[in-house]
Amino acid sequence: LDLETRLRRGLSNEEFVVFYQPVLSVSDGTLLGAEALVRWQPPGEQMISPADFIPMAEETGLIVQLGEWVLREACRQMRAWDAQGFVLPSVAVNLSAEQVRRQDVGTMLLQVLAESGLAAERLEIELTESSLMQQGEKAAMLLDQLKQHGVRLAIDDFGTGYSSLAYLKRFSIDKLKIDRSFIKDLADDRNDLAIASAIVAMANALDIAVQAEGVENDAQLALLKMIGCGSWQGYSCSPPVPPVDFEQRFLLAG
Ligand code: G
Ligand code: G
Ligand code: NA
Ligand code: MN
Repeated sequence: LDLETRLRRGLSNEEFVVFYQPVLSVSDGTLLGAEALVRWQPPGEQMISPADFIPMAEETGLIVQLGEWVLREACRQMRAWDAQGFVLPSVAVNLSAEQVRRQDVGTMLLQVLAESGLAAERLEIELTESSLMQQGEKAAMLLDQLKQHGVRLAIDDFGTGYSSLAYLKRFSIDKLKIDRSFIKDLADDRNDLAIASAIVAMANALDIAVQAEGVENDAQLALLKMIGCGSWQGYSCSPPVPPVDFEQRFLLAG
């Protein structure tokens, strides 16, 4: 079967799972939240990375259904943790430009929030700079709508897209996520340190939070502390893990 057919079947057979990667405070290591990242687990096969199916889901429009499922599942999981007495402050969910293009994603988001009972303030939506640029007016309306309802907005992979910084002025962006390509050699490359440090300074002046992605060692973390970056995620703490593991390692322990 071709990938599209398998994807379609995977969706109706509930073969997708959401993994969670912890987000921590740079200054004191407190658990601030998690990013939700989808995986595909066809029965009897190896788990498939989103890098291998998101592009096809986007091409075929299946991303609309898949994206909505991921969001609903992440909100449901948060409420389940609430009910067990584990209060994870927030969850971040990725939104694809194709979702913005193909559907009224604002209405969908507010509906899923209302159904789940998760407070809008505990949901962070991640959009890339490219999504904002590609979907211009639509993205603008979406951002304003989400903002009005208290949903937080993060710019994913910040610094890597073709974009204008003008959107930082036009929209109330809550967080910039420094792309992991700038973090990778942070300890050895003066240019990366200069860029990361400039992003933090700009964001501070604009009252926007900054999060580093792809932190893999203590040297990177020490530099992030030095430049005043607020939060981080990365293998140095944990890769994205299944909900049960997340619970045992980060919620029960805490
Ligand atoms: O986890 P990683 O291998 O976990 O993810 C690979 C890529 O897939 C990343 O660019 C990530 O943003 C993207 N991705 C993971 N989960 C989702 C999702 O639920 N929706 C969208 N649109 N992208 C996702
Ligand atoms: O595009 P986005 O930033 O949403 O994707 C997150 C991707 O980064 C996922 O594939 C996730 O598994 C991966 N990731 C998370 N932490 C690390 C890390 O410390 N190092 C590397 N190389 N990848 C990471
Ligand atoms: Na992301
Ligand atoms: Mn990213």
